[in-house]
Amino acid sequence: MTQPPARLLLRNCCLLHPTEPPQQVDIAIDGDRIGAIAPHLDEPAEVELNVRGQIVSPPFVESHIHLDSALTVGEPRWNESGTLFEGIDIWRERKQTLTLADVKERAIATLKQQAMQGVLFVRTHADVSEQTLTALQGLLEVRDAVRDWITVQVVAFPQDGVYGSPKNEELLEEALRLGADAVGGIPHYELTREDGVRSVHRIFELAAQYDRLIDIHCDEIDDDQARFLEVMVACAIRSGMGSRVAASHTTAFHSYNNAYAFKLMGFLQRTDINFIANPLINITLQGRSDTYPKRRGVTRVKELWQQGQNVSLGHDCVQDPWYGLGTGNMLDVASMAIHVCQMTGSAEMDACYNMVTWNGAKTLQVEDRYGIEVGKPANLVVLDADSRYDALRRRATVRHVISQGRLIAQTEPPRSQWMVADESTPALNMPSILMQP
Ligand code: 17E
Ligand code: FE2
Repeated sequence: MTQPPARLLLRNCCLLHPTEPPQQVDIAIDGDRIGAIAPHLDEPAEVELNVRGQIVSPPFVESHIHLDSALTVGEPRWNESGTLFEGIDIWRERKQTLTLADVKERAIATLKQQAMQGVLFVRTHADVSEQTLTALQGLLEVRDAVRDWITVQVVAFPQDGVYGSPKNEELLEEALRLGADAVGGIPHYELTREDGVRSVHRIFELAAQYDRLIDIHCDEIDDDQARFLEVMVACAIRSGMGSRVAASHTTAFHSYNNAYAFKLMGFLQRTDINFIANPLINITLQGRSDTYPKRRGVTRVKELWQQGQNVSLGHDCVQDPWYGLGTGNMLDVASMAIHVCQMTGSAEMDACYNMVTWNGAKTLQVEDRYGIEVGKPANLVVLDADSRYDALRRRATVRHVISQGRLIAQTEPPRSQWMVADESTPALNMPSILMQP
């Protein structure tokens, strides 16, 4: 890779802050680090970029994606029922044909697509119930190959269950020996409730033994009796590992009766586990066994956020057996959360933006390397927007992506032209729309 310039100066930035109002500043990047931030910087720079008051944000964080299955939609067939379970069956067929090259090519193509849209931190699951561990090995190689421009964490994820077939428990442990960053699980898909409980205990044990993070696909079902989150919470309280633990999906939380949900919310206050919701995918996967009314099946994001739990958001899938759509854009994810979780208040929208940035960094435990502060690695994005709200509403283009001091991608926003000949026709009475389609 090319060396970053000795000094890069970003002028007229609207610098976002997680909780305070934005600041108008210049930002100097020295090598791969943030060198200075001040209302006006005079020192000369090798390269200057006037960002003209647009927002400058730390990069997007993808807290939950499956890069091993990305870009396989339709292979060997389309998911016609749209359910999680048909998706698992299709993937079980597709994973028989995995090769290292296949996994790596699709993962890197997806990561580039993400990085061009401002994502510089990614947590991916790798299916380790695939008996050759090709998905895992491919993603571990990718993690190392891309580390100059994007940070990737790999979760060892037993898609078919830790106890779903005899070798799976051993494969999960082997994945940790090979270097997976986190241990995963899928308790609601174990053959019995007892197996589900046992799998959560085993995951906590392995995480402690190998000193790894935990990220469990937990209660991703509309069954109000799927109650493995309480087992995770109990293990987190007893082990004190909460901040290193993430509960992904937890869609059954949507369906719990309120008496139980409120009790659980109380227990949650005794631990700092992280929640990861995947609204794009769960709004399509869940509710499939309902007629009407049809449940939304996304976890209680608003209530968890109101209670001060750390919630981040994931895209989950890009064109795979569970979701045929998507480009990896985290503003799409935040926008879906705003709609599905009814977080349309002004502070609520800002919170949804934070769920794809700062909160994700907390979930991934990369806060020491994340954020636009003097001395930290220079990872940031410039958006074609003047606020979080503006960025979310228009799914603003990410104009510039700077990773470790290097400009790695830039995109021109689309510009529309009004082509009607009659000049007296009032085009649109909102000039900003003409300027910013
Ligand atoms: N596997 C799973 O168990 N749940 C999901 N949402 C996806 C894969 C995408
Ligand atoms: Fe997932």
